[in-house]
Amino acid sequence: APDALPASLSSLPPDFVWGTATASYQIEGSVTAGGRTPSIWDTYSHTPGRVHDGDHGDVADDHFLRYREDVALMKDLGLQAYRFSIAWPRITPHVTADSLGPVSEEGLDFYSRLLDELLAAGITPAATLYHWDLPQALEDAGGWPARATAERFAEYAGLVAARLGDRIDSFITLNEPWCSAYLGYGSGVHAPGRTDHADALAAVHHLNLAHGLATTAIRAERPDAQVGVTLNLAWVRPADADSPADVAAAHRIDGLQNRVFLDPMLDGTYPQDILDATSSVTDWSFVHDGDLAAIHQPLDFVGVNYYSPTVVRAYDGVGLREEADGHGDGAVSAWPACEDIEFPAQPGPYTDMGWSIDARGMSELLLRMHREHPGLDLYVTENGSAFPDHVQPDGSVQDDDRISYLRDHIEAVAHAVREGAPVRGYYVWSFLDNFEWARGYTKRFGIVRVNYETQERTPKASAHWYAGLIGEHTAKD
Ligand code: GBH
Repeated sequence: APDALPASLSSLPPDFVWGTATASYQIEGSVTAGGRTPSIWDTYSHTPGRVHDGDHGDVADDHFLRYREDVALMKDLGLQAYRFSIAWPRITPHVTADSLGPVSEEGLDFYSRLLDELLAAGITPAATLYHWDLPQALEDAGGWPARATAERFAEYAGLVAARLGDRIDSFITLNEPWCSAYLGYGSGVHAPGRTDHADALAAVHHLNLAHGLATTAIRAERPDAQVGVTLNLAWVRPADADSPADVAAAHRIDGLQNRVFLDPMLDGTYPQDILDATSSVTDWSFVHDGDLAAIHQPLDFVGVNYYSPTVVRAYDGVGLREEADGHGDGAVSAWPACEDIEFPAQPGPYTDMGWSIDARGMSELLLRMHREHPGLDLYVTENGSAFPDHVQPDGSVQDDDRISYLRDHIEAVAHAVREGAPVRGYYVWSFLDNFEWARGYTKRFGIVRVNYETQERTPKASAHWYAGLIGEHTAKD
């Protein structure tokens, strides 16, 4: 039955943290309040043809004005932690490539009030400094392929730590730099919508650099804070484990999605096989002396986001080359130097995003991190699923498919913990239905339903289930 709690919950430590996650552009709305200037997602979503149905974040979940009600709901449900992101264009709306510009006190004040509200409710905040809403002015000056973006990001991170850090014990520098680089500058299905693989790889490096410089800047202000990064690591498998070509293809995708971030951040190196494989795309001359040392900072944790598995196959040039997310139809690939690789369709069941469901990837990724970086704390900073809501005549919302998904993935986390992985907490994506990037409002990831006409919030069956799980686990302490 989908309402059963995971049997193995007891393997999780008593101080295991249960939370939910959101991101600024996906929920806040109020895009001009307090002098906020446009981010690349404002520009992108207002460009015809980019986002499904022309949806944008102008209002979104109106969380900027309803944060008190939202935190009260978190408290009612017994949620222990909340991962949110800070919108850079609210904090320094007039940043340029050369300088951060004046600080917006009104922008800071919103997050200050949110933090106060969370702490008063007994909810532990985890703040992500960048969840994709780059100030448009920095994009106009070159965006992530430009070095100045990383330098300004570090200054912004230090500023947030100085001004809000007294109430933030846990900082996440970047959310999923893979998406920022490859979807923003490779395939162009995310803002800013550019399609140049050399730019995508320059963005990879400057995101890594931004992470390292920001970590240093945060620590200078808040030596006791926990600092980490959130990566969408891929559980990559070859379509045919006996095919050397498929195995090599899987290794290259692992390098481009996982190792190109993990290696510099945790070991201070770039993977040589990836430098070699991409040499026809870029000479990597944007990597300056000293950059790898700047990127390689001691971290308190790595946040892992996991949704679905990745299967890759060597492409023989015959037939249509399949790519994940349905971009095999002649659109630009997200992946540099991978014209000889394809992503075959995977078996169901699928979520409403069309993503294959396989909870095994969750344990595999956590155990891999444990194996390769022993002693490094881990969090699941996002896991969840989009499914259509079934609103009942009495107004309640049934989402058994989401409950099953969450139960199986939490079970997989507990399995990894039993095998020794130091996983400290788990955040459901997402607290609320929200602006699902290029898919707009049609895809609902929330455990709380949002009625976009009235802004009414209704906890779905999954929210009540999750609340019960948290209660059960806490009662064991
Ligand atoms: C996260 O991105 C984001 O952090 C969050 O803002 C977002 O709302 C949430 O997930 C849901 O999308 O085509 O089957 O191979 C996750 C982005 C999801 C991108 C998996 C690559 C490949 C799926 N990634 N996707 S598949």
